[in-house]
Amino acid sequence: MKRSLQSRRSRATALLASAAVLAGLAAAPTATAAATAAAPAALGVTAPAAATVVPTAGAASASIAPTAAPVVPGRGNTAANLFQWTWNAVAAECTRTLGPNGYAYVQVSPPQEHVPGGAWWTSYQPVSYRLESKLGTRAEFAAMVDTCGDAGVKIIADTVINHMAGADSSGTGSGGSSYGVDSFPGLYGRNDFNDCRTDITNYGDRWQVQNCRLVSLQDLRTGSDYVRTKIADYMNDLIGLGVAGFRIDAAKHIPASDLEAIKARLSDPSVFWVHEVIGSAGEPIQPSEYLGSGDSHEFQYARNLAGYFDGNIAGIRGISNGLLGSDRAGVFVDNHDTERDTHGTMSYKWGAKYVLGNVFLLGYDYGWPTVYSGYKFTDRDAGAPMSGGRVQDASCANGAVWTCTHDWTEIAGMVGFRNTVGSAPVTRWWDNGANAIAFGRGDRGYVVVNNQASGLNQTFQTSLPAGTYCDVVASRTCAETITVDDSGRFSAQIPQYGALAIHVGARAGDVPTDPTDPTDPAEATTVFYSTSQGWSAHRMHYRVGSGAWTTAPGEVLAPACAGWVSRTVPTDGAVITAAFTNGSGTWDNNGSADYRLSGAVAAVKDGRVTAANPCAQAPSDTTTVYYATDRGWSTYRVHYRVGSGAWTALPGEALAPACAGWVSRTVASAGQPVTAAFTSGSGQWDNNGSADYRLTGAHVAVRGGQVTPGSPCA
Ligand code: ARE
Repeated sequence: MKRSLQSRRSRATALLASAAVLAGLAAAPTATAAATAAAPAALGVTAPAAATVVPTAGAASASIAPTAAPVVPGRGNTAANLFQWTWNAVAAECTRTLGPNGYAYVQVSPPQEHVPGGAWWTSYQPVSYRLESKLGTRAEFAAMVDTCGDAGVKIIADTVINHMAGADSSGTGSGGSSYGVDSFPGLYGRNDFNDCRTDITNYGDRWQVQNCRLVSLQDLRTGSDYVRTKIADYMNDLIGLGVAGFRIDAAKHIPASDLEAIKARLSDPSVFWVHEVIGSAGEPIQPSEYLGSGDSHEFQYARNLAGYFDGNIAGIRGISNGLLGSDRAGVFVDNHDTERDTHGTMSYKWGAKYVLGNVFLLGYDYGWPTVYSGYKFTDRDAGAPMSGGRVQDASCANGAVWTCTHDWTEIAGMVGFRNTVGSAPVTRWWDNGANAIAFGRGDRGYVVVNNQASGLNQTFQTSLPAGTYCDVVASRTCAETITVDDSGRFSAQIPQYGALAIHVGARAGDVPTDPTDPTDPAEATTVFYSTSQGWSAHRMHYRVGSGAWTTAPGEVLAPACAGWVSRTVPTDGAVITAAFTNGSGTWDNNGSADYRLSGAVAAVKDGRVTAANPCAQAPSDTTTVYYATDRGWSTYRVHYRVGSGAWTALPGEALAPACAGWVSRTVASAGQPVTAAFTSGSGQWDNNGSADYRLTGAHVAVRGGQVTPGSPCA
């Protein structure tokens, strides 16, 4: 197939609306607390078997010598960091996207018991090392390790071992343990904390940084044998559950020799560690100091990356000058701290440049890359949406809340690129002396990054074999192809702030062209737009995934209900990028950032995107559950929970006769799904083959394993 320049031009137009973001000027997308349904929990009668990996024997003789995140054959070692995702949601995502996209690792948020509260950072204030947190239970964590393992994805746990809770609070943790100053009953007391009781104020003072309190967090005496043993026990527990690697939070605040001593106590002392040591100029403690117990994150790489993309990228080949060696550096475009606090990195709020930064991260040959994927926010402290003390399960169908960076077409394509090119060296470098670059990875792949406000029309010399290649940045379905001629050359037009990547693992014919992913949550998105601006007509100018834009001013939105117009767009699960207009010159393009719309429903009002259908009738306050009596039990009970609330006491509550062949019970569901199993009350259960039933709506009937909306007695 010949490359379509027309479609390339459309992509150029596509990114035009995002141009203002590039200077970081875009209005911050607003996180909304759109309700995601709580995932069904297993009945909770028996805990799943936990152990999946037997700790290595002979620990004492094993080496704590550092290991880069081990390459998984055929997969590479790229990680995704699913920040504040629940274990159930991570498990589902491993199966749905992380495994299929080729990720080898997923980094999860700290799993230990923590202080209560709605801020994200409660995860960083341990109360005990029990795996009971707002992100899930121990059983759910173990199940996630197994499910992800089946999908080919290993777990890296973020471990908080420098400190416990802040000295400014006391109470009961997420797992029910009590805590206070110097008081973590059964685990730590006064002697287990360093003597310095004041906060770190001077990062130039090594002693202070490693002995005093980081933002008032009670600083563990990691020089003590006892504390080292407790921390090692915790990490060994995680290794026993099958965890493959660790991020060591706040490593700078722990002497490197203490960390080496802790690592030596692990059942697998060569397990992968990456230290969070924020390298900052002029400080005595630097990332290189920690290479005795693992790799370190190279924050300067992320700052450099932002600097190049904010200016000119022609010199980006020098990005790693003076930094850690490539085989010891954990790299990312941003992480959960740098997207919030002033660390000089990019974030999802940078729009198109952020995508290009990730393309470079995955395309170039420096460091071990982690793709960061969190949730949208305006308030620095705001946690992900919670209900009943737990974070709601993330879903990429809920694009109003979760960024799902890890599954953006461009990024998923580049994970595949990286897996194919492996360690092939950077070759055939090209740049235009300004803001466009291109390079090969031996004879395996070739990438072009255009960080200019104008399109790039260029012929490139590659070392690739002749053939027709899929542009894996443009689509997942080989919708756009590149023909490399017998001398290894190809010509292409790359849109402004666009990229192109081809590799020998994705040639035309290799890649299925049917975009339908049966596991995708939404194959169409109904977009609602509020009429509150008083426009006389409403249109949406959009593209799906990296496809072509509609012809401006876009397509008409039809009246949906009072105050709203709408249009349903087939997406095959891809994200819609859109701007709205009255068709006569007035635009709402989200402060130049455009809107990213996904999921079954995306409703846009006053610059905010929510996932609830504004035209749906108000959810019922109650759900009447009907259960067929054809099982012939003498009594019928329903054991259930609402949303992610508590389960009823076993064996659940009685169902009363409703009409011939049916019993029923009305549950106060407040519009949330009811997760349920049915029982005779004397040992017989129908728990939908262990999956439980998920029941929604005002009336819902269950018979023979089938759930039907409405009342069978009506
Ligand atoms: C919260 C409140 C505080 C309160 C405390 C105790 O915000 O006001 O005193 O609770 O109640 C995260 C949040 C914090 C939060 C903390 C505990 O960011 O806001 O405190 O959790 O809930 C330094 C460290 C580095 C650290 C950064 C944030 O060196 O290790 O600060 N990063 C990790 C995590 C964070 C986490 C913690 C550590 C604590 O990634 O998410 O904090 O577990 C220069 C220096 C850096 C320094 C940086 C910022 O660049 O070179 O070393 O980083 O400044 O100060």
